Amino acid sequence: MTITITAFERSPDGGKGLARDTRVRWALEEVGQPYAVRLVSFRALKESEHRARNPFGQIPTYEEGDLVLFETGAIVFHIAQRYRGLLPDDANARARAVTWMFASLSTVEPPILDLSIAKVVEGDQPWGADRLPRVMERVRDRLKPLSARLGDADWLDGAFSAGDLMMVSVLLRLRASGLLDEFPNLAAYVARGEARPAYQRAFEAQRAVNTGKPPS
Ligand SMILES: N[C@@H](CCC(=O)N[C@@H](CS)C(=O)NCC(=O)O)C(=O)O
Repeated sequence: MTITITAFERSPDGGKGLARDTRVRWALEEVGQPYAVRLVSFRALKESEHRARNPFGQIPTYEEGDLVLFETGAIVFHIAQRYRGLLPDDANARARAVTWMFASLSTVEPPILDLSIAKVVEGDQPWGADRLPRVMERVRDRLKPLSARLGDADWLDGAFSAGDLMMVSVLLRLRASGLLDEFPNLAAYVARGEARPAYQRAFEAQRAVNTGKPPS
């Protein structure tokens, strides 16, 4: 059955891989499933045709036959459950991998998004400069225990899983802030994720859309 995802017609990051379709592409590449992409303009995102896929008018979405999903956590979880390669067979290890998926999205991602807002949206506000260090500290509060838990392991819980895919995707947004460099094991963890051939294919595919240059 054909899988179709949606992505920005033109991503605000110009193809740096920060738009969330990259996570879904990455998951599909890891499990070896081909997919089609429907590109959506910012205007079309908010129109009823797209809101039928995602009521919040956002990308990415996922269609497979009658099934229509939104929210990257739900989409990656669905892919990981349906196809082999992203979740361990052992039931407890599987539950722990899912725990890391939730941790990435509900515990680690919120302060990272707040940092993006503090820089991009609120940076020119009179109070922006005062707020920024506090927002950065809240990100560090998440990175410290994550770094301690990862230690010198390659991945968060044994073999690479959907939990790592989501955590690396969330951490990638921090690169420009320099915060990752304060935690060399997390910087290396993100680099390991990016070095995976499946990530490379996903990254190149989204870059090609946003730069008009074919994947290398
Ligand atoms: N929690 C959602 C967030 C989706 C999201 O923020 N998508 C962004 C692109 S990465 C978007 O569509 N932004 C345009 C908008 O909100 O108008 C998920 O994980 O899928």
